[in-house]
This record gives sequence, C-alpha cells and structure tokens, in this order.
Amino acid sequence: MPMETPARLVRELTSRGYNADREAVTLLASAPDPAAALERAVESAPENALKLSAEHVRRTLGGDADGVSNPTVSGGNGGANPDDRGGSAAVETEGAVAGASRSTGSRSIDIDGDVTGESTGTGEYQDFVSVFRDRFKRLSGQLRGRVNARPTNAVAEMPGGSEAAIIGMISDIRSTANGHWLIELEDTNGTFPCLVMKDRKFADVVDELLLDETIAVEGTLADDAGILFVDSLHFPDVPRTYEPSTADRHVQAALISDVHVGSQEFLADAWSRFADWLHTPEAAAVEYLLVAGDMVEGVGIYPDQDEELDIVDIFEQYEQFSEHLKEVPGDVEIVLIPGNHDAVRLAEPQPGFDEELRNIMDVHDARISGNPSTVTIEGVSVLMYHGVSLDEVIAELPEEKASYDDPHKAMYQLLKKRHVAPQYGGHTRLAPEEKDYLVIDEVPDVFHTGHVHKLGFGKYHNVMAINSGCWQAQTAFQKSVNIDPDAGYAPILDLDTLDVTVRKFV
Ligand code: D5M
Ligand code: FE
Ligand code: ZN
Repeated sequence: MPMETPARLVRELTSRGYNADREAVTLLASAPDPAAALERAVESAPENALKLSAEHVRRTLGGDADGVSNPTVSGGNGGANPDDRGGSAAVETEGAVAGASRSTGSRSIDIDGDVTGESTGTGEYQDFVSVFRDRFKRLSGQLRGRVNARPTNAVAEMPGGSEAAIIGMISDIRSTANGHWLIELEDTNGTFPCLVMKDRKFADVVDELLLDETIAVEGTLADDAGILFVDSLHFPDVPRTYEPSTADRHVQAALISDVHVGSQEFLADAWSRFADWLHTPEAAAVEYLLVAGDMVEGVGIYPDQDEELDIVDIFEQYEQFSEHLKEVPGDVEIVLIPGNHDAVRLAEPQPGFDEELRNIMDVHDARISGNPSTVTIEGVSVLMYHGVSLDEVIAELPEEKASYDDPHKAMYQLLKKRHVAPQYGGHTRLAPEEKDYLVIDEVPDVFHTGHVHKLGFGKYHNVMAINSGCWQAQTAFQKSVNIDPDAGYAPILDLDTLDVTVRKFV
C-alpha cells in the first residue's frame, strides 16, 4: 500500500508504537520514498522513543537526500540524547522548526458546566421537582431585571384593569375559537392564563414558543382579574450588544461532530483527507479539535440500525474511532463530548465517557467532558452541546424559524431561550438532577452543536452558532425521510476573529 499520505504514515507509525509529530509526518510524506524514509527514521530512532521528532526525521532525511552523511543523527544512548527529557524522546528544538509545527506555549483550555462525576440524581420524582425549580430560579433571574413581575397568586389578587407582569414556564399554549392565543404560565405559586390577541404585532412570536420554556409577559388584567391581556413578551435571550471575547493571536479550532465510526456509511476516506489536511502548513493554525458527540454509530440506537453496522461490537467501534483519531496530528488539543449514539446514559446532561471508554480513546491526551460543556479556549467560550433538542425545535417551529437546511437558526432559538433543551418530554430525555446543567447561564462566544447532520452557521446577537455536519453518508432511514446529510465538511473557526471557513473533504 502506498504511504504517501500523512494519515497512512501516522497509522503505520502508531502500529509500531510511535506517536505522530505533525511536522515529522509532513516531512516523511514529502520524502521521495515515504515508506523507505519512515523505515529509516524508525530504525535510527532512539531506544524508548515515544515520539519521532521533526528534528530526527530531518536528520535522517538530510543524510540521505543529498548523499551527505550527517554525523549528528540521533540514535543510541549517547550523552546528547534528548531521551533525558523524561519519557518523550527526541524533543523538538523550538524556533528552529519550519513547516506545520507550532509552539504550544500560549495555549489554554478550561472546561465548565460538566456533569461528569457530579451527578446527584436518583431518578426520584423529587429530583424532577428540583431540576425544574432550579431551571425556573435561574431563568427567571435572567428576566427579573427587565420586568416588574409578581408571583401568579399575587397577580390573582390584583384589582381588575391593573397593569401586571408575570414570569413563568409555559405549561400550555392553545388557540382560542377567535384565533387568539391562550398561554398558561406557571411559577412556583401556581398558574395564570395570559391572552395574546391575534392582531398584536408580536402575535407571530407565539410561533416560537415551546412548552416548558421560561418567558416574561407584561399586560393588563381583565376586569375580573381572571386573565392577563399581553402587551409585551420577553425571552431570557442574549443581549443585542453582547461583545464576544476573542483570542489574542491567530489560532483556529476545527469544530466537528457525528463521526459515526462503525456505521457502513462512515466516510473513512473523507476523514483521512481531513486528517491529512491537518498535517499541512495550510492547517498550521488549527490547534484545537472539538467533537460534539456521536463518535461512533453505537448499537441498538434506532430500529434496524444493526443492518447498517460495519462493526457490531461497541468497544471495537471505540477502538476504531481511536485509530482514526490518531491520524490527527499529535499536537492538536482534542475535546470530546458524547451524543445520543455514544455509550453513556441517553438522558441529558450526559456525563463524559467512563473509565473504560476513556482508556480506549486515550489519544493525544484528548479531554473528555459531558454533554453539554463549556470549553474556554484562549479566552473564547464555546458551548458544546450534541443537539438532540434541535429535532424538536425544528419539528415544532415554522420553517423560516428553524429547519434542517438552516440548523443554525434552530440554535438561535436555544440561545434566545437560554436553555439547550427547553421542551421536556419529547425526543429529549432529561435526567433529574439537583441543578439544571442545561440552562445557558453565561452567554457563550460560540455555540457548537451537531446531531442533525447538516452544516450551518451564523451569528445571533454576535454569538457564532455552528452546526457541524457529519462524517456519515446518508443512512437508509435518512433516505426514507429525505434527510440529505452534509457529510465530510469541517468548519474551521478563527479564534481571533470568530470567522468561520468551511473545508470540504468529499
Ligand atoms: O441523527 C441524525 C439525524 O437524523 C437527526 O436529525 C435525527 C435523525 N434520525 C436518524 N435516524 C433516525 C431514526 N431512526 N428515527 C428518528 N430520527 C432519526 P443521529 O441520531 O445523530 O444519527
Ligand atoms: Fe449523529
Ligand atoms: Zn446524534
């Protein structure tokens, strides 16, 4: 098999127990005979070396390419052997390198809002009460400064005709016989009916409402004080003036999801082209790789799914995923959160992969976190969420507000509602916890989801929303319902400008 591509070289190196250094791989790939160059580099590598450095490869190739033998080729266990630098042999000389390698000095990455190891829920009814109370407390807190709201039981005591405001969770939405909208709002004290007249300017906003979301309304009480006529309606929302943070150097992150390794439709070639590209100088600024769920196809996720499995054992699927992850340059920081096809609990928030799966995916020190999680990279906060609720938002809302063709618009709705899964009881399963991890407390600079297998991005009140497509071609189910996935694309985010460019690998 020819070995001219970086991904193939990386596979070969890892099969021999070596880690892949991005620039070393690029150098090997551009040698006249990459397979022979790899052979020589491995043979002359210092004993116990875990990683082949660019320096070492350059010396190996240098001695060969022009016939001039290089007396400083590293090898053996001489005094100058970089092996002394604890574990990782052949350390790169900073500053002296050219090509695709980079300094890792200014990198920073922090993770917040991860349920992993914090889960307290026992699945009791009381836990559901707690999670909804916590959600209401936090979302009503976001709205409280904007309206002068009173509890529903206090509003019920007010004289007819008074001005009043209520903050509540939507427990019911109905259209009346006259075409108006009756919205029942629930707070910790009770419920109160609110009427939006069909001729009001904001009546079309009713289309955007989902059950269980938290809103505020202001209006006028009916003469008998039994109903509130709504004059204005407010979402927790993102301020229009929100100013996102940016990195203070030119650095990029690749935002992907839905790899689905183990499915017959997994696009291994497109993936390898992506990994190859990451080894090129053009991708030198890509220092982070975020994967928003569905690493593998899993087993027993959907009916008849087994007919399209390439790998039937879940652990083998993760092992194979991990092999593909190794094709990515070793100096890229990786963050992985689970999705609905992954082997963690389905109910959200989903904890990160357990010890056994972590050990399998222990590639390039990948960081494993829960779904959702907020990952702050060099000052830029990225809210990562797999996106199961997007199916619901798209099903419930009119086409122009949310659709599979514009998945980022469905994401805007989640930002507006400041909750990643506002509606309870449909596709989205909710794990009862003391605290609601799905509330968007802090406005993120970037919102990254996947799941719907469609690529789309855009800004909502200056927050960059990106749905990242997938690495799986159309499945039989998707064909039957006319879902045409965007497979084999990688959106690349500039962390210094928050601009996005899409790379195609199919
Ligand atoms: O789902 C990818 C997309 O396809 C997401 O929008 C759900 C939808 N999907 C895929 N298969 C099914 C079945 N069998 N039933 C309902 N919806 C489905 P993902 O879960 O990421 O594969
Ligand atoms: Fe998926
Ligand atoms: Zn999914």
